[in-house]
Amino acid sequence: MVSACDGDRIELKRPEAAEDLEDGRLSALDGARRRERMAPDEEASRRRCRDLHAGSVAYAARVLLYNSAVSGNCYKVRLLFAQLGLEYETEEVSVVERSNRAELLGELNPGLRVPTLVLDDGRSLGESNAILWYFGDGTQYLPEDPYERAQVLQWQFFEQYSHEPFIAVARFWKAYSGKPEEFERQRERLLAGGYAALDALERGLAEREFLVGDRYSLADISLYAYTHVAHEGDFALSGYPAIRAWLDRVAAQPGHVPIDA
Ligand SMILES: N[C@@H](CCC(=O)N[C@@H](CS)C(=O)NCC(=O)O)C(=O)O
Repeated sequence: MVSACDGDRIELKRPEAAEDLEDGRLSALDGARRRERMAPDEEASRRRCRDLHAGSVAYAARVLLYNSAVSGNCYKVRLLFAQLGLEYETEEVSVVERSNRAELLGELNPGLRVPTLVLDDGRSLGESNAILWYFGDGTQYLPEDPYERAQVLQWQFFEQYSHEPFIAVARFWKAYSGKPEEFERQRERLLAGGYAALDALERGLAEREFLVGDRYSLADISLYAYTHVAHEGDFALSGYPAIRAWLDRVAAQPGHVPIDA
């Protein structure tokens, strides 16, 4: 499978922080300040999760993200980091020119894909949704209720199996690969699969503001990433009113950053 990535530069990224942060920055080490912006129930959740995994978020003050600026999978991570106010560095990886992939990521991610993350203690983590869970657990972006947590996973597995393989891949071939003829060759299959995923998403959002419970969560981040740029893969969202309204709600969340920020 191929996905949408591009570029070869190295940059230092300091994300815009959530709007309620005094100095526009929040270190993950700064748990006290992080708790300040949580509602009381979120504070309890944060404490419980920190106890559970001994501050797993807390030591990741400065992490390195192997990133692609155009990748929706990488954007999921950048979006959550922006909303958490986490500082991090990025190393840009080309997914069109892939000859150095084993050399670059071989020790870090058996999948040899981006996003790949290196924590400040040297441990690494791959898979966009796994990274979201690692940093999102114990924050307001992941519910505490076991059923709702399972629903977040339900949407994230759906995204990886039924949504991203069509919508992200169509977008990649059409807009970023330099081989649009490959999009044309696969067009029928990719559009059929992508529209089936959009139909499912529309059903899931009927009479709901967000995918899980009544609030924005990691599930929304995961599904937003490629849905909001689906037009680049030739998908039209005109027949999906619930999706379009939800995209607007997600984009209006505090600390939101666009994919090209
Ligand atoms: N399941 C993975 C997919 C990762 C993925 O497909 N990454 C693409 C960029 S979006 C990639 O690294 N493509 C380049 C390559 O396969 O070498 C995730 O969610 O992180």
